[in-house]
Amino acid sequence: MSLIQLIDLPNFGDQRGELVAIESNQSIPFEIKRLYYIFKTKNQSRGFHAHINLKQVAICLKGSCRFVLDNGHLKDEILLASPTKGLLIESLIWREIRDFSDDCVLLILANEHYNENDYIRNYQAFLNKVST
Ligand code: T46
Repeated sequence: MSLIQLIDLPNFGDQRGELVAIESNQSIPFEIKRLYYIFKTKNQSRGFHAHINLKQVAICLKGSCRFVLDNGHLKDEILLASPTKGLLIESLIWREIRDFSDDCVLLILANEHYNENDYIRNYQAFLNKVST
């Protein structure tokens, strides 16, 4: 079993260039309520938390970065480096994002509005949660 679930985003590219279209409940398996993007990271690692309910899809629009996913039992990692691939991150997955290229622009689609109460930011608390 792998924690890496990659979505092939529909690409309508032609001789004029690439065009990727993203729609809720189609290629993205949830209603998109929020998006945010991360850039100019100066290669500082981020994440180090899990979400209780939130589901997200991460798309590296430019450059590359590495996601390390952990469900408390196994860990997998992937280098995201394509604007046509979305990484689906289910709830109760600890994530660490590292190895950002200088030009990395990381777009995240989320199925809920921002809610700090949905975060588990302590790794031991995360392990306790997934073992119950
Ligand atoms: C995740 C990874 C991939 C908001 O106010 N609204 C928002 O929608 C978000 C995402 C963040 N914030 C605030 C909360 C913090 O004060 O922005 C600040 C930085 O957030 P955080 O330290 O959580 O950033 P990352 O990069 O560690 O994590 C973020 C998301 O929070 C998280 O859900 O999965 O990106």
